[in-house]
Amino acid sequence: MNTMYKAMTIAGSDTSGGAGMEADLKTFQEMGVYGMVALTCIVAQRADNWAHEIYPLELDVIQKQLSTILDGIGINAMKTGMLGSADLVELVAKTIVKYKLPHVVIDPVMVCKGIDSIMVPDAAAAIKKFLVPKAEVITPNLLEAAYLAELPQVTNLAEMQEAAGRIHEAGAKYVVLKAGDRLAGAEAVDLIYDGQNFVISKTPKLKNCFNHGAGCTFSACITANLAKGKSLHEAMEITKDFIHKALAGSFRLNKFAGATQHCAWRE
Ligand code: PXL
Repeated sequence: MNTMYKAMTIAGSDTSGGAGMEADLKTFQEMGVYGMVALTCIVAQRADNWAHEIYPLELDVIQKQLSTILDGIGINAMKTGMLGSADLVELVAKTIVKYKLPHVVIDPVMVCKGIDSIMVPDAAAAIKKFLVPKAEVITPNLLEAAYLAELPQVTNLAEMQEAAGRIHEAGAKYVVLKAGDRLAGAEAVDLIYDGQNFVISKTPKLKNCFNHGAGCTFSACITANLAKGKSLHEAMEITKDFIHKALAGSFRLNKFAGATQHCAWRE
């Protein structure tokens, strides 16, 4: 009989297909991991101006999905995406404890492309309080890292290291900080901090690419590889390659947006 590694994402649906649970499932699939979703909300984009409209699901419907996956099947790793309310963040934290979930990857989604302020302040505060301490791996972008570390901003490597230190102190085992294209200069910088050492990696920034969905894809790829039993450092090497190719192969969806290409790494 085949065994299959299984991963769960607790995330929203990005109807446009590049981010959210769509990115997570596509990435799990590319990594050969069986993906399951507890859907938290539906994000629809207005066709005329691409404004994002968010439709949350009821908490009891999310709970039912969690029960299907966790009571009914079982997982090797999980990640979170857009949670959107403090109540749901608390439910996720309780679920991690109740089922003693393995390999918990927290992508503390607080902002979306183009929106640079914290979308739901109560939910962000709850992530800091309840989910940071339960994270084996946390993957904030620079805005989310500044919020979690209580820093006014994170705009260079020294501030990234300071933020990672503070987030580790708040209880996350591994802090993976991804600057993407947000730092000035020609390099994309990311770092891993485990409480003792920083592993810093720098790659030339890709020009003319669409990075919608890159954050979700990045944390989903780490999650899938942890599900397969890889160490975080092994998972990161695979993820950096996967993301680089997904960005290099990114493509335009319409006049408003483009998406990362999840199958680009096959070539
Ligand atoms: O990239 C953040 C994100 C996460 N989850 C969902 C989204 C987005 C951004 O659009 O729609 C569902």
